[in-house]
Amino acid sequence: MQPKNNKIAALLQKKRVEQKKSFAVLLDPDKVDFASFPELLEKAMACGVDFFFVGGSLVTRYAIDQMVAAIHAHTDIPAILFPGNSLHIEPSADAILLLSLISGRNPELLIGQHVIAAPLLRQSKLEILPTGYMLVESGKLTTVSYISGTIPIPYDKPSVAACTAMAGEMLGLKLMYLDAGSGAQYAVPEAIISAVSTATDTPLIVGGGIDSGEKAYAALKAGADVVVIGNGIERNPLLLPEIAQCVKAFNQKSVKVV
Ligand code: 1GP
Repeated sequence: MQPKNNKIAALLQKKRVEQKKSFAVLLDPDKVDFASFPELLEKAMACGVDFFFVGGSLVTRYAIDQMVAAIHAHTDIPAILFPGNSLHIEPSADAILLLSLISGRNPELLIGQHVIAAPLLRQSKLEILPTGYMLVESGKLTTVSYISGTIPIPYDKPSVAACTAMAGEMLGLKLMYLDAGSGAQYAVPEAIISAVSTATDTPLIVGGGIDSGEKAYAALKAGADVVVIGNGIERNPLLLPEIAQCVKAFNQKSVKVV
């Protein structure tokens, strides 16, 4: 068995203990414009983006390898796979969010795809990040909910989210990801973020529908350790420095508090 490095998981755990927040940019292969991609990557570097998530629940353009190569050529930011299924595994990336969709009851996405992927993942050098993936109701049917065939956690049920995350942590999952879905009408409610953050010790990733500094700040304040922004940046390039600034401000503030 190849030894796997534990760099990203250890960094996230350390940052959680120190109350330091991170900024992840979601890069969807279907939406990336390769002509301007290097420019976006360099801008992300300059802004201090911590991670790139690469993928999505539905990918129609198989360009993940090209994207990872460009990320490595232009930045030293880790490229972390965010796969919709086992077809989205790209061994040249740095790590993979091995998502178990614990808010749903679709066995394929709880364990089925993982069984198919296991031998390939074992051979690869990818850091494996076992992640409890939880979809949260967001005002309209999202692609991820439709494609996964699962019902999201109701937006007004923080206790359901907390119990789901607790069970995931007890099963050994190392990260939790609350997702309202890409382009969600409403971001994950603060009460849900706070309930999950309080109920578990695992670093908490929150994304879906965060399209302003205020929404990012609210998610961080409620207990998110990592905020993920995808769609918003595609629509408004100024959002990248805005969110980066918001995460920086939050981290500076937590230094003063300590
Ligand atoms: C979706 O959490 C990500 O899975 C990011 O969502 O594209 O809405 O920012 P957005």
